[in-house]
Amino acid sequence: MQSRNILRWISAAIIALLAAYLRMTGYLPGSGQEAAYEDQAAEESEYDAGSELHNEAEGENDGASGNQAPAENEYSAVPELHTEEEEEQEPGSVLIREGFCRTTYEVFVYSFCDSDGDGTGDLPGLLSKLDYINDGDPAGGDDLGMTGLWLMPVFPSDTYHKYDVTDFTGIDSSYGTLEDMDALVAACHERGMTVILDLPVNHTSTAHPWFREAAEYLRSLPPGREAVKEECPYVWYYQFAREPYDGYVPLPDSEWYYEARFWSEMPDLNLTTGEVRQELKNVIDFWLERGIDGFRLDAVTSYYTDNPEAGIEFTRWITETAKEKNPSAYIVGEAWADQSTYAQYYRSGIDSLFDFAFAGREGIISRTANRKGDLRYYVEAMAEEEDLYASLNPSYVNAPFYSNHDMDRGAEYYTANDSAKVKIAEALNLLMTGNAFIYYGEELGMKGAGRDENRRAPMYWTDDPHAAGMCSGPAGMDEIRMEYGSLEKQADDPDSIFNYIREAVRIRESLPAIARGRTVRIPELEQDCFCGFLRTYPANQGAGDVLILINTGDTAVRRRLPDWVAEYRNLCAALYTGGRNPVFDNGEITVPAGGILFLQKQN
Ligand SMILES: [Ca+2]
Ligand SMILES: [Ca+2]
Ligand SMILES: [Ca+2]
Repeated sequence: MQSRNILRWISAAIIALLAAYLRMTGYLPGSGQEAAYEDQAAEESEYDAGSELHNEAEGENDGASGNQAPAENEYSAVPELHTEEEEEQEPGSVLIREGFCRTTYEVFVYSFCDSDGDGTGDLPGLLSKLDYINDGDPAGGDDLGMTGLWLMPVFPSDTYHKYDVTDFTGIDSSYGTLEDMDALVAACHERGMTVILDLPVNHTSTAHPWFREAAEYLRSLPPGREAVKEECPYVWYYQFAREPYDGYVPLPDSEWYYEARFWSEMPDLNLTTGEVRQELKNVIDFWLERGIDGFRLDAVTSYYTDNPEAGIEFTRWITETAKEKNPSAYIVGEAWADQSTYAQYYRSGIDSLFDFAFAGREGIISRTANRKGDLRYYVEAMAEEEDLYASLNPSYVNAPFYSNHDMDRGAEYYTANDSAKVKIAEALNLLMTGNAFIYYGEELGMKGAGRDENRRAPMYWTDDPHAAGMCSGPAGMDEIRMEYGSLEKQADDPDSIFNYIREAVRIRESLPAIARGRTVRIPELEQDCFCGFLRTYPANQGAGDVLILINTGDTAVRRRLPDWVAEYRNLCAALYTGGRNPVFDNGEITVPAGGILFLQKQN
């Protein structure tokens, strides 16, 4: 009796293991167990076909998804990720490869510059404006001086935002051709800029040939007949099931359902299937061979819903696949979650993760600029996250940003139309370590909130919407009333937001410790609207260390520097929103209201 039970148990275990293996290798479609998912649809409302699921009431999701944060101990088994090369690096130093971008400009090609008058931005249009982003002269010019470019998806797609791809190795015809992309990449490289492409591989479009073939095959099956992989491997590219599991939608005219977390027209790929990984490896190799410098990974927390470990494994697979092809390929991931969750993705070995804790309307940057949180917290949060990220990936490169295409624009975060706050907020972004991102138009204080379309409005080159190059913007976009002038108006105004941000970029590029160093707190210099901290740069034996003093208040602040930083008396750069009169007097320094000073040791 007992031995029969044991036999039964053993055979059940063997069957379960076999089934798990077959699912893993793609021979069985997703089971019920895999489908016990929480609905986290509409994490990004571009996936919601024009409705407004990701509205303000849901928050900007910077920390709002704390309910998905796994318990700490799930991460206790930290795998060995460090290579020998990494072990040799200066402990705790933040590294950016020599010559690698420190500032990256996020461009929505659709809304940037139109070359042929059809109202839709395109790659030749972007190329024609490249001198605006970086003119190739690092020492001068009236350009913004960005050293990297992130293009939101450029692959063929049926939607304006193109996050649902129908062909991962083409260029959407409204944007141009592969040759246009080659020309853009070549021009960027000539200017010392890198180009990364948005890679949305959590899902495809339902119009992708893979999905079409799978759907057609399943519809052709007689009732009750199981799918056979030899007849249609594409069924295993997605998550089809006969049950309406959570996160699944019905396949019309069939008895099947498929996983579609964001939108019914965005079927989730089955990223465990070997054939899917091979297809994606081909895509990665294709673009790297064409000279693309890396990828921005879309929606990494959705790779495997409610299974962060599997998501981290797949993130590692993408990162390693890209670096196998090109060891200096750069990968930055969008893990839109609370910090304790997204930080864990650094265990994948990915270069960068967007630093959501600091971004958006309720992020640390806007709260600090808005004086809802004091500067002490900004500095403390930087110092703490540097330790956290370095503990998970010693060669991590932070990816701070202030707003992006899924968020209300940064200039919307302030009740009063206060250009000083817009400026200081961008400075707080550009003062962080790593590769800092600016969303196109942010440098002009462009507005746009609510619907996603409003957040992706035409680049504000000029007030004349019919001027050459101007885009018409996404259909459904509301009329957006700009508070601050167009580029044309701001370019020659030394006090404009644009010229302030240009200067902040220039300072960031000229003082490597800002992007590459470590934050060292100076508790004596931390109060509500004033702070000082050091950015130390061990790779430079201290020669490049910078003392940064920030005054976000309405009045000048006069302070004595503590003895251990008293040598920092050489004012090498400054950003002002008002008075421009820092004063050294008797060992004390006066920082004007709204001023940021950069001080180095005197030689
Ligand atoms: Ca066009
Ligand atoms: Ca320049
Ligand atoms: Ca998924």
